[in-house]
Amino acid sequence: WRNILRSGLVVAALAALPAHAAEPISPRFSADPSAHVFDGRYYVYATDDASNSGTYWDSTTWRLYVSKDLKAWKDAGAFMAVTAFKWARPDAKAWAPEAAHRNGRYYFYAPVGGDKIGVAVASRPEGPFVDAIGAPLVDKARDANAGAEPIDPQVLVDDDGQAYLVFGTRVPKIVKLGADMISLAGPIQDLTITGFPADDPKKKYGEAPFLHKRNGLYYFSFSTGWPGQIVYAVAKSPMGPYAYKGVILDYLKISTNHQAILEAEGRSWLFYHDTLLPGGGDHRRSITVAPLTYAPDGAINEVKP
Ligand code: FUB
Repeated sequence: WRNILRSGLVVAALAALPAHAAEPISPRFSADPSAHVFDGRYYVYATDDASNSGTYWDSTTWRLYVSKDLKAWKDAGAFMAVTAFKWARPDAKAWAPEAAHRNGRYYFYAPVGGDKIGVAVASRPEGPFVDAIGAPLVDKARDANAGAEPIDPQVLVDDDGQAYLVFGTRVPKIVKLGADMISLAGPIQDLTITGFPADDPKKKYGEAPFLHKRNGLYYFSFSTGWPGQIVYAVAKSPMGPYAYKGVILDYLKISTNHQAILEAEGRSWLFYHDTLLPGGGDHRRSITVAPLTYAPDGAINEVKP
């Protein structure tokens, strides 16, 4: 041992180990976390990779995980299916969902088939959710400027009560929601991001838009593409324009990257998906969580998984 230690091999090997390897919180394949605290419990709504073909993101259900402490997670199952929306094809793809709580009710925003976003409502966070309006909330075929792929919805309810819905691939979209949370209250607009580094053409908007607010500043995070980094930009107004700031999470060995940021009990958390479960891959993703911290000037420190 003394000789081995002297050679420095053990020290070098230990130094190469991560202090804490990422572990999945989802015991089944799941992706695209939408993380919330409702009534003192943590909820993660997710794309249900456990029921897809394994070769594409073709699941038609969404999955839910619940925790009291962010450590032990209960699989609450495939709690919602595209068939809850009568206007949807029963085989339509169920992708990255979002949930929100307001007016004593829970709202579930569901990208369906890659071209529509539905909204469902429930009296409890785990559902049952029912279609709130009997038609898509956003529809590529109906709505001007919905973009090529209205997917990945995410909602911020601002301090003044105004709610914003962001969504979309390649061009980020933003629209005000009505106070009822189930109607659009203005035109769908392109969200502008300025200041991408000129020396990195890969730094551009891809998908997974996420809007949060901290100390009066609006943070817009997103994936840069396929594969993508999670990066962010900031603005003084929710509608932007947003100024590029930096990387939150570097490329992972996976074709998609998708994050959610949650503030809870004075701490911030980054939820994202990776290939952590045995048999994992591009279409068999699993969700994990890491602490997210800020520099004194409000910049987000890069998360090292
Ligand atoms: O889960 C299907 C798609 O993969 C999501 O809509 C994207 O954000 C990417 O994670």
